[in-house]
Amino acid sequence: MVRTPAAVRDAERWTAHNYHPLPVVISSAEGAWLTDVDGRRYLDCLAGYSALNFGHRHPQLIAAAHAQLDRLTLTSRAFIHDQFADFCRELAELCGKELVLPMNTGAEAVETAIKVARKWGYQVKGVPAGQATIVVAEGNFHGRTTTIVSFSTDTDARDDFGPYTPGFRIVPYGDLAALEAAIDDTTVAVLIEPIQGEQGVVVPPEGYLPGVRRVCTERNVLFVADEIQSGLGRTGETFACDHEGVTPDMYLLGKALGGGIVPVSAVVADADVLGVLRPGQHGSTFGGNPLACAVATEVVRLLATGEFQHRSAELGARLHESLRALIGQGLVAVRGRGLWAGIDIDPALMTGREACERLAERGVLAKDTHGSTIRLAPPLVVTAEELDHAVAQLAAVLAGAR
Ligand code: IF1
Repeated sequence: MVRTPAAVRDAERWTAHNYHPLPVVISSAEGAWLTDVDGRRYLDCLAGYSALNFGHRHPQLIAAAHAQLDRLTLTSRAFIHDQFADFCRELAELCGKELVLPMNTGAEAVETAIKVARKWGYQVKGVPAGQATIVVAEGNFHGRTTTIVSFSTDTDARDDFGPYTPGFRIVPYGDLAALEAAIDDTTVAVLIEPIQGEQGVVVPPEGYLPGVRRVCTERNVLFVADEIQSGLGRTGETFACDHEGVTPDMYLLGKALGGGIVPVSAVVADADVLGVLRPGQHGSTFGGNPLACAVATEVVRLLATGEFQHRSAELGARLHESLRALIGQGLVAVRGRGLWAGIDIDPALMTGREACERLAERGVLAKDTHGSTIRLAPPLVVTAEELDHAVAQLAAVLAGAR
């Protein structure tokens, strides 16, 4: 096992234990590679849970951050700043939508969407006051606030955080009939991940997303796509919804939107949705700040070329082919799209955590989701050779356990 440096013990001493990190202390990083305090190098196959799609310290993103740091970092939304319009316009254009509401974390974007959908329901759809319902999916992960965990089906994320926020209906993910049956005149939105990340990179059945789109249109319900982890190139398209040609009413974005440098999230929608908000009804101290906008504008420009989406699609096909070859060699299932894979290890061999510890010893960092499932999500700058190396280390870990 990786030696447990004093820094690990110090971290454990001075922090709440809401995480169980691998005993690895990172001190620098570049591209797809991390270096620990002892100079050991690791290939990053987590990428900050897809917040590092463009790799560690992408030169164009770092340059944008440095330039803005030397000019202006924060104004609050009480004033306008010279980075704001470009960010909102270019992100809206990337999404094919009219308006952007910038926030900071993914959970804030999700909370914003819940508030906007409810207000839209009362003011536009005519839902009776206080009765709005939102349909969500079993196995969802949308963040850690008390309202969001109110509709979580993960006991670790939800237990002992009540009393819970009402107004959510939970249906099986991928089951269109169940989703349609949960909609009635109080329903203002369907909130789903187009691919469920924390549940183990679960891709819904072909036709599910178009079905959700159709049902939401027919029933005058907002389709809210949480693309915080699945979006911005991760799956081989700009958005995971793109794989089936589906356009949601609200895109929820975060993680990689901040380039792995600053927290940036956003709700992107048309004026008939975001227009329900008036001054004073929603906001954030740091939302849309100059530093965030400068970095996120550069992120949008990186995506506008299509290069990262193409890399994710091409290299993702190679990754999934090599992972599928390990089924029966210690793997029991492989899921995902693009450079995003959920792999189920034979539980008789080891847990996901044990596999990640052994991978760390071999210079590959990854994170288990639940049980014996590991999510693989390298930065989209990874090379074919690096992917082959990571899969070879996984194969060796599995072989060593058989
Ligand atoms: C943790 C999980 C992943 C997300 C989706 C919203 C958010 C997330 C689809 C909220 C955040 C993060 C949170 C982080 C670990 C990571 C995670 F394991 F928690 F579930 F990626 F799968 N929608 N996911 O994936 O965004 O507020 O964090 O910026 O809480 O441990 P956030």
